[in-house]
Amino acid sequence: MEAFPQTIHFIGSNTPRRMEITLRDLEVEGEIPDDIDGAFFRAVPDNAHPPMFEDDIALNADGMISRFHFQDGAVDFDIRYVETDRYKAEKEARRALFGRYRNPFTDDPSVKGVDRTVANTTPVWHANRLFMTKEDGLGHEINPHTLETIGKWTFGGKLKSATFTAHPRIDAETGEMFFFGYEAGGLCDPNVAYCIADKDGKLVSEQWFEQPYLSTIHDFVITEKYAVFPIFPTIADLERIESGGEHWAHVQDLESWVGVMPRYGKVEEIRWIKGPVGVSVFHEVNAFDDGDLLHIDLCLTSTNAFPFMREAGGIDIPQPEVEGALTRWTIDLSQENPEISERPLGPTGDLPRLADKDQGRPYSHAWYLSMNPEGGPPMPGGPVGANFNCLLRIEPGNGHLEMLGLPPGAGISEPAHVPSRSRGHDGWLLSVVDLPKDPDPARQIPGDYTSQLWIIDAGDVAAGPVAKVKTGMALRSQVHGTWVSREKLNRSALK
Ligand code: V55
Ligand code: FE
Repeated sequence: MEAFPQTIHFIGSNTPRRMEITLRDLEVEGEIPDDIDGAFFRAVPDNAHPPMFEDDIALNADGMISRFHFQDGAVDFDIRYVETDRYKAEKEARRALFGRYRNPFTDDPSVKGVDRTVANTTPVWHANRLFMTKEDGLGHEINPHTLETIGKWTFGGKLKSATFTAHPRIDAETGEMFFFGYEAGGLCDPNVAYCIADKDGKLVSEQWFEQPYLSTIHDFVITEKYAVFPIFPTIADLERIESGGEHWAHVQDLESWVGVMPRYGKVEEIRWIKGPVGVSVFHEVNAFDDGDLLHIDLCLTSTNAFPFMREAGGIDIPQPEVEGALTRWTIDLSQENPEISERPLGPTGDLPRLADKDQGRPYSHAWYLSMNPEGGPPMPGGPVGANFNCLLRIEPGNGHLEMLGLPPGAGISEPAHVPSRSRGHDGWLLSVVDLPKDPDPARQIPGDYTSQLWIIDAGDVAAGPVAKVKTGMALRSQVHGTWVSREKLNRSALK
């Protein structure tokens, strides 16, 4: 293809921007709190070239690493492509050579066997190093100061898994990183690698197990005692992939599962607990132990939230009719055959954010994105085709909910959390907000907006931003982001 398709994956906030930029001293409205000293790294899928196929999807786009760097109240901004093998091959050819999302059988023959991952999902900071990740390949190390790509991260050649999740979980107290890779042995391999890296980044454990069916395990959770693998019925099929079809199809009449094992235990100890039929989750907020009870808080939907994963499974449910709720699953592990009991915690939504210190522990509050009941239509774009347009702060223990709603046509991306040095203060949220140039929804032009980084008091989201950092341009939709403090940046392994 010579031009970008005019589908939802390439318009609105999915408009390819393709800019590697360096800007110093962005314009700031308001005052940047002293607590905010460090870097907000963001993963942004953004095609370097028009795709090979008209029906390509946003999840298939090249990874870009974007950084808002805060120092002494000033903000600098940078974007660079992650120089994966795939990016480099296409750069050389000046065109797309890799075909459909997670389907190597649709590639140009010249790139047969070349690593297809685009590292476009989550920036991860662990043991003084920064990685860009996508669940179908290895993490790529990035120099946090220059944003240069160093290369694939194999834990010194020790990691056997071919894949590394975009959602590792880091225990803030021990500094350990718990992670997994599914399709660990390669395309459509049913094995999952469950791994632990110690606080120094050394791989200390890698164990493989087979999942109940070949599902997309996008996220998992840990508690102080357990590693927990929720499994939902969105399934890969090698025959379908070999014939050029979709990697994933949702199966509405299949049950979900939760695999639970002691986090330092053996994979042979995994207990599989059956869950409801047809549901889907991409992100868990958190999980924690309460005696024998295991609580798992999930962004649950009644079917897969991605339209193309529903379509591939023959499911005809329009996006606005996908139901869901922030949901708590509780499992009594003292029982021989426990069942999952379920209770709603809050409105449907996704892209949850938890304070790093609360990972795997009882927690009082978290934040996530949802739809503003008074906000009119959201900005088109993002991985599912419509952006979120409100930010919620929730206290799952008592149901207390606070909202920051955006105006019609706007969109908000996943917040990063910056802890405060002031005792009793919730800290700050950093979130990119896309604002249409015309406030009148009838006159808004998709893709015609400006992107600002809003700084929000994490304990008082309803008050609105305390500062707005203006990029002066429209940025492509982010997936996940990560805050890295000055102290951590100063300890970076790379200078
Ligand atoms: C997700 C995102 C991906 C992907 C699979 O948020 C799942 C879910 C940005 O890439 O490849
Ligand atoms: Fe994710």
